Amino acid sequence: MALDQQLLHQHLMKPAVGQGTRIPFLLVRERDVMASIFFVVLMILAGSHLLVGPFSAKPGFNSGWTLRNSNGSISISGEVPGGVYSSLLRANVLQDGDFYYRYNDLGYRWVSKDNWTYSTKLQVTSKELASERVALVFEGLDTVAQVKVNDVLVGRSDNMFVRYIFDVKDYLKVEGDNDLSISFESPVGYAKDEYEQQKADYVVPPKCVVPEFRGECHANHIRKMQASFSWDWGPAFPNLGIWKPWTLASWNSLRIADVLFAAVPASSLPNVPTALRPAWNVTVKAFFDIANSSIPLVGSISVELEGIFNSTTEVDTMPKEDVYTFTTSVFVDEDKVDMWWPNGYGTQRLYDLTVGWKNKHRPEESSKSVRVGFRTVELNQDFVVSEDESKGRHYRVVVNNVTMFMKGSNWIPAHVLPEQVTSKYTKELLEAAANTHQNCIRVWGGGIYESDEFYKIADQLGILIWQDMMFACSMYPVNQSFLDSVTQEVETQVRRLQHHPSILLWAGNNENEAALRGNWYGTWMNFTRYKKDYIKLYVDTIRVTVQKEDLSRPFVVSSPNNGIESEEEGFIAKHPYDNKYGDVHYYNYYGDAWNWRTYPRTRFGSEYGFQSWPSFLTMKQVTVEEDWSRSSHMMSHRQHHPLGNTELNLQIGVHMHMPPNSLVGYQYFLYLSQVHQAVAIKTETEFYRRGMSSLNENGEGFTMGALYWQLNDIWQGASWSSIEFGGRWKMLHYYAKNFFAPVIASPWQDHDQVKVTVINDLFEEVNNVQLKVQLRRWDSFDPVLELETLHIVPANTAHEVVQYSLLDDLKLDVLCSDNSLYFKPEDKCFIWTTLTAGKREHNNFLLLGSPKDADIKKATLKIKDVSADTSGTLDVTLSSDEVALFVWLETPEEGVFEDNGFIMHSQEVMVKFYPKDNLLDPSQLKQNLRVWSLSDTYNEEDHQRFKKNSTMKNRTF
Ligand code: BMA
Repeated sequence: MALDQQLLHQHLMKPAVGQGTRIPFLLVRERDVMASIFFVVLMILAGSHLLVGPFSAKPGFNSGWTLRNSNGSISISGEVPGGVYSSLLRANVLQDGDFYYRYNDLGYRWVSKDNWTYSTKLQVTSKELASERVALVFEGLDTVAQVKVNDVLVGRSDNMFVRYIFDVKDYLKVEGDNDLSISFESPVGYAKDEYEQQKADYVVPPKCVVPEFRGECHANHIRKMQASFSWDWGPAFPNLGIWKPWTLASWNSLRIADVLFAAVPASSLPNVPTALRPAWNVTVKAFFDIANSSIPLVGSISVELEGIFNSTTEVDTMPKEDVYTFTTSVFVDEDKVDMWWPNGYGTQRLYDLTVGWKNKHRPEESSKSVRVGFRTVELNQDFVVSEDESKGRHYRVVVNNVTMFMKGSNWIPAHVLPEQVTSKYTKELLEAAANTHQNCIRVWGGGIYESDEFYKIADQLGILIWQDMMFACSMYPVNQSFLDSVTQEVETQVRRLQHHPSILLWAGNNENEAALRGNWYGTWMNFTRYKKDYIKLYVDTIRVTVQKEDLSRPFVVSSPNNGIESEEEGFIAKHPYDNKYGDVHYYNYYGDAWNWRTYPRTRFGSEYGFQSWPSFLTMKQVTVEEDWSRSSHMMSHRQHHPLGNTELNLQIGVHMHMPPNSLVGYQYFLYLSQVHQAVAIKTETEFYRRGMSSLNENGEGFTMGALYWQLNDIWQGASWSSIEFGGRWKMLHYYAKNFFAPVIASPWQDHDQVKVTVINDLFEEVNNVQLKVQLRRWDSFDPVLELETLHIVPANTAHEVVQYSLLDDLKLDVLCSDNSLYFKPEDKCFIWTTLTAGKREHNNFLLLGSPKDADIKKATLKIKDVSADTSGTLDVTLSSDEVALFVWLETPEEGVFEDNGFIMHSQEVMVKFYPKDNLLDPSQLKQNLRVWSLSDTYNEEDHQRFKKNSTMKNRTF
């Protein structure tokens, strides 16, 4: 430790001197530190609020629970933590196959309409009961519950996201058993009652979800996972239960509840003496639950930041309140610290931070550790053109002083029953994001604040988390008890999660500003009232609570929103989807999804997407033969998006031929839906990435974020996901690996020009970028033209590097002619690009016309060989007699391919397969591997029909 720091450190660790004002968290960051003297005083003051006491907890008695429905006709053992649906499944009360099997979402709905009671027996020792405080601590109750000890009501819950502490000392006995029961009220019934009560005053809409959701109404009236009542990609299974761990805790002084951490570079503080720079100003804050606020706390609090500093502070104080706060602040030499970087920009160094308590007079100790990282985050909203404010503001994320393009996707709950989501599965999904170069994931506001594991994994992988508060696509009540509950919720969650370096920002809600402005739920007649409510909830309650706990990262009120501009317009902007401000959600199912002109030049695309179906392998798990047709009842049951199937058929039909309505045609239809989605999102994402360095005359451009909707699935149905329920990658996910790569060449067509933009997301410029642009015919393995150029691509930019005229430079008419005159030149050829720079290689394609019009030959694909290399990776060798489009490899074996959905323009290719967990025998993979391409989905009849109809049309560009 540098000398200056040692001195400061000593000052800091001095015991309390008087009962000054409590130091607000991050005061140092917020205000100017005027001089080092002031700074020292500050440190001393910080030491003065150390408080507090120790703790011992008995782990939750997680077995021996009985679970009963209201009339007692069902009585089974209940898993804790867990949920009613899971326990009923385990007890075989729900026995219709897989949980998500066919129509179980309807068949099992009765569960959510009943009331359920968990009960167990507790034994306590006289020692435990002699403690100053004895309490039941519930990390999460889902949702509306009454907790009774020996028949006495000790607490109530009405919010799934609140940590509850119920005092029970006075109700427990040492002799014999104590009865503990937790009675859950039907969430559906409760939400309805709340709605009715609210309605007496005025309706808080929506009155119900649309019928296509096949869901339950009034999720907005209960603080519970909103999507558990159904969504446009998910079923209704409104769960109940003790969904998170609980303990019976007894303690005499204090119990460490939460540890918060912030590291701010001292150099951002203007008056810090030069000798202290460069340095990090670290603030650690701990919240303690006090046993008895009228008993003095005497003991010591230790803070240890792995290998960086440790300190012990003696405490002798009267806590006065139930929750006590200890804050300490210290300067840390920059050299002592390795920084935390987002995925793709560096490593993710994490440090253990441990706060401990030792009671002086009683043998009582406790400690809590979290993993923290050193990094800064900002959301820059400067005017894009300082002399012309009408051009709008930036919306760009700056991490560690580097402006970074946010590449990623949106996260929804990985299962409708949170207890079914394992850490392993969470890790698999987040790794799939990291492995496709994603550096940002938005935890969307209709799900849950995710598990501790989720954020730990994100910390380790360098995935920044855009964290919504759990409010989505609705108006919400603002009566006092609702607001109080929300305040508790936000406090619980921000204190729990704040220390994670991965959390980039907090956001108040999903789409509620847009919904109100756009009158989605018929609010226009009473706009002023709903607007007032909106501000009360998201600004005056949620924002205030978040910022009381955490000023170390940005807070935005809604997504999409116009950032500062929305605030200046009174929080409900005139145009929440303004391309010149903030973030945009963009969906258009009626435009040409494969044409970049369809898409908006936004500052930050935080949601955009198209639906597809999961593979047949996944659908098969929960369906039977009669469901396997595009027009089956099941296919409309599992399509919750109104008009979803019509739109999907339309989109597939724009560029491809619909396969026949046979069993094989059904499987190809699922595949085509994925082709449509993959190419559409590739087109849109590359368009956004190409726009990172330029601005058009309207002030649109400088796009710095592309988070497609959505990463994962909640069940097996039509959705926007790139990964199927269970973890299988859709074609889109393979495409993401390519379109999110750090250095890419993106070819695009602008009238009669083919242009190639090279995008470089790296800190450093890339030299010697060799770009090959090939013109290739569908009927030949050899390119008909190849143009090669060399470039230097500056750091963190998108540059258009070449521009070729289709007719003059690429000689399309000559090289792509068709003797039969059936086909236009753009239907005979496509563009293939290869970028190489040192070890980097990136391949890409541009279709000049639609595959449905193109002269694609019937390709016969064969799996020639599957062999294992030493690392357990399998090499699959494919051969083809023709150029094949959207080549798709599919296997029931768990694992991912190196690439999939690609254009095969050589007679042979080798594709690696990475098995998930275990070693896989090559012969087993070979046996279970299928491969096909677009031409397989056309039957001969289609080919003939299409050829007959084909006439030479006018050129389209
Ligand atoms: C967005 C999301 C979700 C929805 C998705 C697809 O608006 O916020 O509410 O599932 O669109 O419709």
